[in-house]
Amino acid sequence: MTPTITAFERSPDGGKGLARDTRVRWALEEVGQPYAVRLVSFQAMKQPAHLALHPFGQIPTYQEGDLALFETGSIVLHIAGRHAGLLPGDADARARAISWMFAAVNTVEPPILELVTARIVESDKPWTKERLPLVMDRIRDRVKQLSARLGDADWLDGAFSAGDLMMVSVLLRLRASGILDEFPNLSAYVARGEARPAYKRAFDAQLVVNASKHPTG
Ligand code: GTB
Repeated sequence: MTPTITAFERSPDGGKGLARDTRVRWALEEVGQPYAVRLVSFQAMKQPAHLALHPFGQIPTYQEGDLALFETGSIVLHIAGRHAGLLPGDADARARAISWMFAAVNTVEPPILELVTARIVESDKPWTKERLPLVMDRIRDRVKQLSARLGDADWLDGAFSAGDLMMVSVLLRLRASGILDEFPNLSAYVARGEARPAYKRAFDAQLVVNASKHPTG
């Protein structure tokens, strides 16, 4: 059965691929699963019909027959569990790949989201100028640890996995800050992720939706 995901009708990033539907599209492309996309407006996301699918009124969601999922980590894990290609067959290696998925959303992404909050949501607050360097340093501390662990490996634990898919997706949000450039092995890691044909297909698919609406985006 072809799954249907939701995505922004109009992504605020104008097609840079930073909205979280890109992670889900990428996972589906990696495993070769065709999918449909239902675009939703910010207003529609807060209406009962969408809240029934996503209790927090957000995208992406994932529907497949009677199954409705929200949370990108859970959706990607579901896709990876149903199809070959995103998780190793060996049970221990599989568990480690899942640990990296959690690390991406639970350990690496939170300080990055703080930067988004400081730069966008709280940009006009009097404390932001003082807070920003602290937020940037907290991110640096975290990605320095990740950089040390990755070393000169291509991927976090052997072959490319859903753990890398999630980690690259999270790190992509750092690019504009310049912090990624301070860690050449992480920049190269992200570039390797972006170079994957499945990522390119996912990126292009979201671009078709968003670019024409934001010609300067
Ligand atoms: N933990 C959830 C998950 O991983 O699925 C978080 C989902 C989430 O944050 N969804 C966002 C959303 O629906 C879109 S992705 N926001 C609308 C709302 O909360 O009302 C976050 C996002 C949005 C925009 C950009 N951007 O423009 O660069 C990047 C990422």
